[in-house]
Amino acid sequence: MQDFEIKPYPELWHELDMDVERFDKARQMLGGAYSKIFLSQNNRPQAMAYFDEMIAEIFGGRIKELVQAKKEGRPVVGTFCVYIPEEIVLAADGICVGLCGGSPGSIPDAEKILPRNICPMVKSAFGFKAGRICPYFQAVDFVYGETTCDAKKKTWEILDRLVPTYVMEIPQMKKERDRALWIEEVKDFKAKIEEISGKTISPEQLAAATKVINGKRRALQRLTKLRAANPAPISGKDALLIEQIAFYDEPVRFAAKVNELCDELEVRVAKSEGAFPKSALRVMVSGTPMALPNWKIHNLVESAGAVIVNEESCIGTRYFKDLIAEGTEDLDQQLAALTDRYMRIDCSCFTPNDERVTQVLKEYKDSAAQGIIHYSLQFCHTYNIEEIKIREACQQEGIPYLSIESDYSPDDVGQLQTRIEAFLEQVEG
Ligand code: BJ8
Repeated sequence: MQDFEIKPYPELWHELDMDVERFDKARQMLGGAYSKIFLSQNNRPQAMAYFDEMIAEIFGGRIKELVQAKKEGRPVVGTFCVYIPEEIVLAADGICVGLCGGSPGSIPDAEKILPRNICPMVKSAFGFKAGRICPYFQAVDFVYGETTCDAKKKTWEILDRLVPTYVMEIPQMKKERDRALWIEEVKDFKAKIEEISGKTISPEQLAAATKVINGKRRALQRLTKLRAANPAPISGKDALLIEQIAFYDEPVRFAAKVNELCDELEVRVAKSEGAFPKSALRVMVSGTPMALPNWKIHNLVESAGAVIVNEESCIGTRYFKDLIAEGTEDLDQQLAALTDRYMRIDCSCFTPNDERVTQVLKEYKDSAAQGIIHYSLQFCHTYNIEEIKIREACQQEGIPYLSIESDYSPDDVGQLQTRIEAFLEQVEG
């Protein structure tokens, strides 16, 4: 295994008013886990070197870019949901970073304030801010929440005490009147970004930003398509890592690096080279997002010899399957096209949300998977209940199916391992 370290930047962290001593311990632990989980894999594509470097620099290199952007007066915005239109932030020459929490380390900080029986992703994110143990949270000017699930929308009221928190209203249904509300909310979001940044967004700037984010989404679509090959040219762990990095890297550089990786994967596919042997069972994961560093399920599945070939999730295809129609420089038309694209996101916070069931079946077929693991974070009511419909659809289609509800603690790893191994045996038949 190569030597690997997540690089320390204590002075920068002091500047950001972090709990440096505590954070440094977390940095070392994360570096150790990364090394064990990622660098021990066989036959990784060479182009993964960039993403390894992104992790080595996760608490320094990219943070410096955010701090520099702030010095230049550019807005740096933290978000928690793929419904927040990052194109608008980019059009104001700003930076958008995802702040969803995927670590158990910050949960005790959150539980001093928030109820314990809510989603671990919300607690983890909130705890990062409460404990001052996330340089991204410390670097942003403000955060933009949204009214998706109850845990999130009520947490924003409390988070606002720690960092300026604005909220975008996302409707719960997709009727014509909801679309009208949504367009108004997109306009308000744009106005807020303009007010805070002191910049007016022109149609040309919005068109350019749309092109950039579409480019990032296209690169991720290309990666997803390549994973359909057998043998899979890249592990699910590496693909998930890239999908996680998509939320904090600079979008143009990121898209170029994903495309570089895809060039390498195309050669691998042509030569029938894989990260796993052709005989490895192919599994698709569907459900709630897996925020960095939540690698639990991927690690368990791939340690058992199967390969994950698709993530139907917001840190996955739900983030990049749809593009915004380009080609107009009329601001109203641009905002309408943007809204229409965001309305296609099939999050379980909507009712009804049957398009997600169709989408899961489509991705199962497209990825040439042989079984589905539905993954829901504990206390995520909408995904946990929608799981019923996904399960029924899989039963009807004869798709091997396993449902997992978990949190970030390592306590259930043994039990999950047993269930996953039994599931893989069942798929093998
Ligand atoms: S569009 S999935 S990113 S809301 S897992 S915090 S829903 S209790 S993350 Fe999400 Fe936007 Fe939907 Fe995607 Fe709540 Fe559920 Fe937790 Fe969730």
